[in-house]
Amino acid sequence: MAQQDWKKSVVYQIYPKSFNDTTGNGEGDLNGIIEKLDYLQYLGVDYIWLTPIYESPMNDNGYDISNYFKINEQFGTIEDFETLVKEAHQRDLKVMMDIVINHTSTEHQWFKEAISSKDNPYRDFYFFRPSQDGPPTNWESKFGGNAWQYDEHTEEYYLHLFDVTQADLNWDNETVRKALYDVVNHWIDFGVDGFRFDVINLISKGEFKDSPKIGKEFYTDGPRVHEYLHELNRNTFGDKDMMTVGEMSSTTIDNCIKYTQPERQELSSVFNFHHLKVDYVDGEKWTNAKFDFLKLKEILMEWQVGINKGGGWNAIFWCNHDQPRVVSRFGDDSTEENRQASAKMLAIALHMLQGTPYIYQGEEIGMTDPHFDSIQQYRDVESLNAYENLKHKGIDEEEILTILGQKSRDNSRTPIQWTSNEQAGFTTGTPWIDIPNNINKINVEDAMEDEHSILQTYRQLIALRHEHDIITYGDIEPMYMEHPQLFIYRRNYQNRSWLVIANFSKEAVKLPDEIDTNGDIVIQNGTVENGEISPFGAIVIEHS
Ligand code: TEU
Repeated sequence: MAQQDWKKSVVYQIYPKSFNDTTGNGEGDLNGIIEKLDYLQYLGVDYIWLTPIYESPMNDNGYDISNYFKINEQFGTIEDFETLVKEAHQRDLKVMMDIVINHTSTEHQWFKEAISSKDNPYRDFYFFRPSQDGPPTNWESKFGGNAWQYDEHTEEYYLHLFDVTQADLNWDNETVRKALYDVVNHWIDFGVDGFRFDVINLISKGEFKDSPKIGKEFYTDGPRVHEYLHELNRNTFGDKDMMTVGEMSSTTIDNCIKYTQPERQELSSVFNFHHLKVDYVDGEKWTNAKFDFLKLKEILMEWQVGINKGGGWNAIFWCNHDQPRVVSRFGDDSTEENRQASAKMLAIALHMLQGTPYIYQGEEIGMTDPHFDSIQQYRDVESLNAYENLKHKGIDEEEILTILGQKSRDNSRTPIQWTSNEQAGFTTGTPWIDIPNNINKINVEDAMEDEHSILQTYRQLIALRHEHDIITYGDIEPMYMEHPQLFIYRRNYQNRSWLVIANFSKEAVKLPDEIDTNGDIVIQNGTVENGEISPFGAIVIEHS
């Protein structure tokens, strides 16, 4: 593949803590990633994205950075990271870093200075506000509770949209922006090839006022966000051969077009999460509900068509370290047959869409949620807070565990299942979080040997994308949007047309009469016979 053509790339997301442990301390490390680069080359991806590896107290697993220039000792040394980048490049793999510049850890030197006195020059790096007989506004933290924390020493509140140890940075202060550009430039000089910018559409805070939406309308896609992103682009990666992706919290199509239209010089692509809220009740994550299939299709297609028309670019994904495993969520992991079929179907349905696909570690072998049954098994700060909040609301323990089992971020954070050996070949010690008890059936070693494995479907999809421009550049045409089980769309490019059919149900489904299944099969999962597609079947057919 011509590497300049970043739009044809596939990215593999690595959550280092759960990837591969070479020291036996139960947590993954950089040397563990180096050991597995051959595997990633075998998979065929173009980029690897590492979630934060910087110095951090790890209250939010690295999204709370205390020093942007240092590597977290738990993961290794700067020399290890240098080796990783070099070894990756030797295998034609590019490396993307995760940059968290909406907030820092309260352990960061800037914050320590800021709370030392009201006159300290670093005070204005953050948002401090006096009490209004309590918190300055009713804004809520995304991890629960009010978003303002009182600092006893200087007797004011500081803003934290996430954990209380993640203080929001004040981007309106030019000195802050410059300091952050230095961070990005430092890693460009180091030799990385791209960046994922964490919650980057929250950096411009508007007014600080109470609001029924608990603040969201003031800081989501805030008033100066496009100006700041353009400035970031111009001062750092803009003229370099780099791929960037912005993680956007509750954004809009119009804003995402602006973030990614090349002429605006902001970012290459965006993650949005609207399609992953189709199992929320009234917008509330901590609820127990089946997903709404029609809504899922509607949102995916609205974004596909909208972004394509506007000349922007999507990142496409089912999974990441904040989301449950897709096979347990939109597929079916209750039997081995259904797990295999639904994981492949979901892969095909997603990888035929327009945008840059992301594969989250373990997704390529169909890893499932761990189905934890005790609160002791959970580790994530957000889940632990949610547990307390739900208890406080009087919800009973069993129901809370069902909800966590469905929504917790820990669902995707269990270690990669490399082998069927003890601790899944992830560590020789005790893993920091329990490993699901399905390693006998689900592991990389077996998947590499089985020519019909989910892993082979992913390899095939990646290869297809590199080979056929229609996947990258073709227009998208939604079809049968009201169909209750089938996700059907067409891709059109030059004189080619591909029809994609994916059956999201565990029953065989009759295809609509007008569907023409004659043509060359590009990829197939299950069967299409007598006008019926098999349970969780998927097929892509070329019509010329
Ligand atoms: O996540 C931002 C975000 O808004 C979510 O996906 C978040 O996990 C979800 O709203 C919780 O319900 C990013 C990171 O991906 C996440 O791991 C961090 O915790 C968060 O930012 C703060 O840095």
